[in-house]
Amino acid sequence: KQRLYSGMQPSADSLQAGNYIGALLQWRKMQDEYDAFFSVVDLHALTQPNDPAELREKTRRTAAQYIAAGIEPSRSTLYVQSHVRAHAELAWILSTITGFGEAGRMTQFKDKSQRYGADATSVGLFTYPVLMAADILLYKTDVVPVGDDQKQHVELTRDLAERFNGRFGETFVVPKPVIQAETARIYDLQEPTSKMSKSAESQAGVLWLLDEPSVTAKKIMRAVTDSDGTVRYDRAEKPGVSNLLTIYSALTGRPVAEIEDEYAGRGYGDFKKGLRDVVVAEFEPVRARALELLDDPAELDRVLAANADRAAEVADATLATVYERVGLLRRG
Ligand code: AQP
Repeated sequence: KQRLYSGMQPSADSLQAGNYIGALLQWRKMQDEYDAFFSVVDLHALTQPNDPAELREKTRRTAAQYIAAGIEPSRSTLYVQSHVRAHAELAWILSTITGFGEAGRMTQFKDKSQRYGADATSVGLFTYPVLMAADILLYKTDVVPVGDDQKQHVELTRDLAERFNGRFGETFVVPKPVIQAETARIYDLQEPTSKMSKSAESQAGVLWLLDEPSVTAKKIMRAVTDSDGTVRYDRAEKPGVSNLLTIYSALTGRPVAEIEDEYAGRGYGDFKKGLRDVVVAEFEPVRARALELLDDPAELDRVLAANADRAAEVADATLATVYERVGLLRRG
């Protein structure tokens, strides 16, 4: 089996519908075909200011939502990044072969540093893509499913793998990004031209996986549409309705055209009610399962520890080869 690696930041108490549709649903499908590693990337989350107790809680909650959404820790390796020390260690080695200018060209850094301002922009935010390269390369990963916003980071990872292999001998597998289709991209329900995000300023347009069903229902019924009145996909002219159609189609597996036909001649109210039922039916069991898992944190921690051991076995072997290749003296 080919190997797959992906992760999410524990940057909120709950994941949002974009994380679920754009990532978790794909991961769940792909775990049959691949030897999959799914990480809760808590070291990455440190690049934003965090309350320590909250970060710990968010990390557990994120892991619980992976499992509740169908990632099976007995089949896939589902672990917390900081539990495997090799991530930080390989990131250091890779940082020594990354050009300063090369890292400076990462558009996500440019965007985020502008948003955070000079005082909140850390060296860690700058080297974030190098840590991501370490995550991927440690596992000899073949494929990395990511959103198109992460494509540049996977390109950097490929460059670093090739550079390292060229300088020190074949060590890393050069991974391929699997970019999500535009149809898997979910936008904010109140601002349908911005992507739905855990760190959105307003929560009104974010569907949280752990929201109470009544809250989810309200948010859908209040979603921004347009005055045209026809349920039709047109991303440019009708971003609100198109986004709702994307969610409907992604969760039911039905083509958008079929849903447009079903609601032809009916108003947005009917369409939203239909979508509300679909989303609530999908999220409710996931939410219930996640809360159940969180009720027994000791058991959850045990599962995560066992999976971290499995991950560390692979990662430590890669790191040992890397240390050897770059000329670090082996401890006697
Ligand atoms: N709106 C979205 N539509 C489709 N996919 C999405 N993803 C995130 N938002 C959407 C996918 O979810 C995974 C999460 O990655 P992440 O936690 O590293 O950060 P992100 O992509 O920046 O997601 P968020 O929710 O917007 O987090 P914050 O606010 O913390 O930055 C990725 O696979 C991503 O493509």
